[in-house]
Amino acid sequence: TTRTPIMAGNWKMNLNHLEAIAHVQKLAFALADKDYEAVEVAVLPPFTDLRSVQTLVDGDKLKIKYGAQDVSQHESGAYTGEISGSMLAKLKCSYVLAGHSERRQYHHETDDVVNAKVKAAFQNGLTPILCVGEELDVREAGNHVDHTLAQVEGGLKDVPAEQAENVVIAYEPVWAIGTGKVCGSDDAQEVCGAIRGKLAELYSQDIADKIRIQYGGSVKSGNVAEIMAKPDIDGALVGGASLDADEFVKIVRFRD
Ligand code: G2H
Repeated sequence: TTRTPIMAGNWKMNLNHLEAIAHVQKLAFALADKDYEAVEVAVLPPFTDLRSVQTLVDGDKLKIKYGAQDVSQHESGAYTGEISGSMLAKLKCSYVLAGHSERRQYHHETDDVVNAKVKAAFQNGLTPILCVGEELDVREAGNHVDHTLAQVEGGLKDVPAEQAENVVIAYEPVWAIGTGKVCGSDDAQEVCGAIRGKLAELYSQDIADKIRIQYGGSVKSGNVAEIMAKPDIDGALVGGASLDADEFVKIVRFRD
């Protein structure tokens, strides 16, 4: 199976809508030639940037995809401050993160909430990027694989095969996020390989082979090639390094 690599920039709470336009224009200019077309490129800006990004991408017919960093598990109603999947779909978002570790940690999102968000994404035609990964103490206790696989299973609970085959899974060891500590590529492969094994068990080998698994956590142009060389790693979810357009372009062009 050939899986198209996917490089996604998670901007977190950075770049206002004017900065977003300038940033996406830089990316588009740097990626204007054909070379990168075998790699899918996505940006995940704050909600307030999405309309501007949509207008730019639509107007200039850019190949860059975009999405949101979170979605409500509810369809509509009295949920102050929340954004629904249908609102994101209306803005032609392709992707939405579900269960990023910062949401799990600071907003107490449980696997059940994350599961509801994955379903809300699929119901609205969005592709969820289901984020999983262990904290430092879990890794030190040697329970990182079991912990992460339980998050995969919880996040995909009752998600049918025809939806699940389109999910993207992002393995992000929490201790490697924004810390500059990179999980070694062999350690990342160990968990990503186990995730694919779990997907085969939950669905089928065929479906598991279609699903793209990203690594996330301090990915930079200097370490992306080694990470991407691993058989079960099909892309990167990039935080800090995605805020620098030149650096993100180098990550997208990891094959150069
Ligand atoms: C992990 C990652 C992007 P960073 O959170 O989701 O961030 O690359 O800054 O470690």
